[in-house]
Amino acid sequence: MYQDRQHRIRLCLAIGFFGLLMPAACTGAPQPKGEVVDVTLRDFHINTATPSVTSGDVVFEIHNEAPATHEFVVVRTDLPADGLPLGPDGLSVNEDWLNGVGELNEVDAGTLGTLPLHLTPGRYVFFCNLDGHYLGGMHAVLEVSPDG
Ligand SMILES: [Cu+2]
Repeated sequence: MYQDRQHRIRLCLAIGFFGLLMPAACTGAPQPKGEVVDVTLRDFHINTATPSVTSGDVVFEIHNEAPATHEFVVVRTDLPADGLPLGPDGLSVNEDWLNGVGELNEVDAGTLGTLPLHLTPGRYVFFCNLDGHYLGGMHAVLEVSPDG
């Protein structure tokens, strides 16, 4: 491992020397690959400029433009975006009854959250599941079509 790291550092220095940019290789944090789904969170609304994508690797880029922290949950469902089952509290969606495919627990106010997922063809709904936020309108649909 040590030698491997040394090798990588030397490689990065060499690449830097020749003026080429390989940030992923040099930081050790590879950028997630996939079709970008651009999402904007506001109080209390979710907008997406990308309502449909092709199946495969997808990267949700979630811009929280609200003054509050929000959550981002993705489920695969044919239910209407505003018709998901609620939990006993009546304030949030019962995620146990749904086919969850990924989530970010917290996207802080004014920050960008990134969620890479591998999506099969189908219909997905994403929403914020903090108390009352889903009911307030924080949900949207994503259609994923088969490749080719
Ligand atoms: Cu929220």
